[in-house]
Amino acid sequence: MNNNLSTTALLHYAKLDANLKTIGLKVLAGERITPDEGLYLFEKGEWAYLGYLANFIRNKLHQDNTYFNRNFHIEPTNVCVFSCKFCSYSRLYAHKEDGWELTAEQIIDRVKSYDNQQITEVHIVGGVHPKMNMAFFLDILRKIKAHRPALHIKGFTAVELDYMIRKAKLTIEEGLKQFKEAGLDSLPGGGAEIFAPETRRKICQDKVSAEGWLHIHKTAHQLGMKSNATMLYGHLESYEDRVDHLNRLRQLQDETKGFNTFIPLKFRNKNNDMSDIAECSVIEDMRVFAISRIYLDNISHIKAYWPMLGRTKAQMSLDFGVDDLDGTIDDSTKIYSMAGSEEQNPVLTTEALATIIKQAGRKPVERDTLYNVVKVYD
Ligand code: V47
Ligand code: SF4
Repeated sequence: MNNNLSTTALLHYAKLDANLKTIGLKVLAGERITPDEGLYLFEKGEWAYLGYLANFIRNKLHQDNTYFNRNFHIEPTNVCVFSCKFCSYSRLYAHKEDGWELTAEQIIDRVKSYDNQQITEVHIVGGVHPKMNMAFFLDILRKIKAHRPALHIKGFTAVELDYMIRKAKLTIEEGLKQFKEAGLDSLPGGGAEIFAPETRRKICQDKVSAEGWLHIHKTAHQLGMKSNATMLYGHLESYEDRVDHLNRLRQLQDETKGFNTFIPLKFRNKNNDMSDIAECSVIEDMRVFAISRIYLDNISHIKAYWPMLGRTKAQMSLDFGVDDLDGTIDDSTKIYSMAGSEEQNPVLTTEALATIIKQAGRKPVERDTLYNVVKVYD
């Protein structure tokens, strides 16, 4: 983009506020913004202005490229020992008649059911079942790798890993090494929720702490595994909490460079203990995507997870800093449909996803988990 033109547009947007102008000029110059500046953007940044800045960065990093992959999800169980207040999907072990538990054989059969499809990734994530322990999953990982060695296994949130590894009485490093040796390739970003302790205590008191989550991802990075990071927004968190969350991720990324992608996850309010909290507006969704893109100058990709956000808003997010739509051939995850997402049957063919991207004036690029290009769609 022509720099004079962008500066003129920026001055137009920011003419009423000197601080917004200063921050905008920093962003256009490729400089990092401070936590105070991040807070200011949350407090005062109007969505069109933020979108303009985020889109500038997105286009500089990725041009029109919009990534997705072909994957499928396996949710081994929704039985969970934890009781996060925002969760619509888990069933306590005591009430497990409402829940599901797949056997090892059912999980492997599900992997085999994709044998004839050009899929690059399986995403395994679920509740924290007290009896599905490390040995159970190590065996499954080995069997998946023996059956289909090239399939990338992205699996287990830091919450699941923390529980299983502690129960096996191992250190995080020892436990993660065993997962890696058995075939785990990378970690998804779930379980981060919001790091700020007061708010975390209110929404998910009993699971891994912020420090524990960050330690697991740091250790995975040190062992050579990449991971993603998420932030659950639009519930009780303050703007300060959001900046604290983004800042902790940015600091860890400076150290390890192990995060591939950041995924803001919009809180959905159906069928959970926080249903009294109204869901935030689409304007707030776009502001969160844009500020995430602006703040996280060291994380390459910002993902909109369309099964949760809905495909129209995901399409819109491509002008607010997002360059990745996750993808999926068959997203049978229930965590969002049960929480009230408009995507009750989140299945899109590759062609349909490519069309959504093209309609937004962008270029669909099929990738693998590590962002190697598989196919560019013209
Ligand atoms: O940690 C649970 C979220 C996450 C609700 O790494 C909710 O590629 C909104 O992290 N409203 C798990 N969100 C899913 C996840 C994920 C999904 C897709 C891709 C990747 C990746 C990671 O789902 C949980 C929690 O933050 N969640 N309940 C809810 N009511
Ligand atoms: Fe369990 Fe995850 Fe739901 Fe929390 S969000 S209750 S850890 S399944």
